[in-house]
Amino acid sequence: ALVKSYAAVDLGASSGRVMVGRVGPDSLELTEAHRFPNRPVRVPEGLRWDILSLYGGVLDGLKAAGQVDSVGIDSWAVDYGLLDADGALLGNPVHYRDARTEGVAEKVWATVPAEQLYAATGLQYAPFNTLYQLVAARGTAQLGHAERLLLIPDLMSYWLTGEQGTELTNASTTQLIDPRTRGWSHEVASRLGVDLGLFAPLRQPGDPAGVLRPEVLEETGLRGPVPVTAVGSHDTASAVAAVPADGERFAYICTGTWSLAGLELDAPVLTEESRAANFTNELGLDGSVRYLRNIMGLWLLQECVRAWGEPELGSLLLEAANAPALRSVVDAGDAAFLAPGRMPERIAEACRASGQPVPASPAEITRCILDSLALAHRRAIEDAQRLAGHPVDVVHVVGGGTRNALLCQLTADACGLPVVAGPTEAAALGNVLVQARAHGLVGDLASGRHLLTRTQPLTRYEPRGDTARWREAQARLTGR
Ligand code: LFR
Repeated sequence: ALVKSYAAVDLGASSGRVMVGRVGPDSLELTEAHRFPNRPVRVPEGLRWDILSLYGGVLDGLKAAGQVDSVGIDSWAVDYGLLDADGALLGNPVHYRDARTEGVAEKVWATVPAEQLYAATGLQYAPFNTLYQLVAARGTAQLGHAERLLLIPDLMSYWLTGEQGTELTNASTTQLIDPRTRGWSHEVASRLGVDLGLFAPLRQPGDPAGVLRPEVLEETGLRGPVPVTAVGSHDTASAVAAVPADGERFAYICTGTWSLAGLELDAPVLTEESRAANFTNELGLDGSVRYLRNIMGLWLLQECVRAWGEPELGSLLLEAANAPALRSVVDAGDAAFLAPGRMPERIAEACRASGQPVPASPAEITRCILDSLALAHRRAIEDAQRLAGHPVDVVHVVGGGTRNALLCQLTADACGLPVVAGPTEAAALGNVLVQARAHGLVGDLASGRHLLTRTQPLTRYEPRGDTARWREAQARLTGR
C-alpha cells in the first residue's frame, strides 16, 4: 500500500520536537525523531527565545527524521521575529512572558475601546497578543529598522526555504485578523498605527510553502526536492485538528504548558458577554473557529517543580492523589500567574487571600494546582456551551496533560462529563494530517479524525462523585 512520511516540527514553550508521521490509506503511525529543550534566556533587556538553538534543533531533527515527503512546522502563538531590509533577523524574539506588555492594553483601549477591539477581532484579552507587543515595541530602534515580521513557525519556514508567508491560524492570534472575513483587520491596524505591510501575505493551512534550500538539504542529508507545507502553524490549531471527535457535540482541552479549553464552531461569537467571559475566537482548519479560554495549565506545576529542584514527578503525583481533595483552589485563569518565578509562594498567597487553608508541602500544592486546573476546565466548558449555545456530551483532552491521569480524572469529575484522553502528541498529529491531506492522502477534517480514532490509543475517564463539591469550590473564587 501507499505510505508517505511527513516530518512534523512542533515547538512548545519548554521543548521542541521533530516527529515523523507515516500515513497510509488506513494507517497512521507517529514516531519521535528528535526532541530538544527550549530554554528561554533572561538578558538585560528582558526574556528572550533562544531562536538559533531552536532552529539548530529543527535541523538536527530533520536529519534524524531521514527522507520525508514533506515538512510542516507549528509552534506556540503570538511571538515573532523582525527582519531588516536584507532579510536578516533583528535580535532575539521576545518571549510572550516578558514584562514589556505590562500596562500596554490600557493604552491601546484608550484609542480603540476593548469592546470595539473584541467586536472587530474576537480575540480574548491577553497581555501578550501580538498587537500589544507591537504597541509596546513602538519607538524602539529594532522595530524602526524592521521591514518584515514573521511569526515563529513562519520564521523557521523562511530559514528552511527562503520563502515568506503568514499562516492564517497563527495570524489569528495577533489580534489583527477579523474572524468573520478571515482577513486582516485594516481598521484596527490603522487606528493603532500598526503597519500591516510588515506582514508577509497570508497563507492557508495546506498551501505549499517552498522547498528546503540546498544548504539545508546538505546539512540534513536529505535528497531534494523536499517541500515544506503550511499546516495549522499555531500549535493549538494543529492540536484541535487532531481531537479524535465524532460529530459536533464535543468540547476539547489542549493541555500542556497551557490548558486551552473550548469548542469548535462554524462562526465566531462576538457578543459583549463573550468578551466579558474572556473567550477567544481563534481560527481553525476549514473555516472553523476555535472558541476557547486560556487557562494557565501545567505551567503552574512546571514552575513549582522547578522551584523545588526538580523532584520525581511520578511520586509527587501519587502523593497528590492521596492528599485531601478541594481543600484550597486558586483561579487558574488569572494572568497574575503568567510571569515566571516564586510559583509555590504565589499559589500560597492566593489561597491565603481568598481565606482558604494555605497548602504547604509539595504534595498539597500539587493537589491544589490540579484541583484548580480541573475547576477552571469545568468553568470554561460550562461557559463556552452557554455563550455559544452549543451543548456537548464529552470532553476530549489532548496534549501533554493526557499523561497526567489524576488531572484527566479530576477534569471528568469537575465537568460531570466523560473525558476521552489522547492523543498526547496531538499538535504533531494535526500537523501530519494537514500535510497528508494537502498531498491527497486523507479527506476532510472529519475523516482525519476517524483515522485517529482507529489508530491512536485513547483512555476514557468516567465522572465520579457529585459536581456540587466543584460548584462550592468555584463559589470560593467567584461567588457563583
Ligand atoms: C499553546 C499556545 C496558546 C497560546 C500560547 C502563547 O502552546 O500556543 O494557544 O495562547 O501558547 O502563544
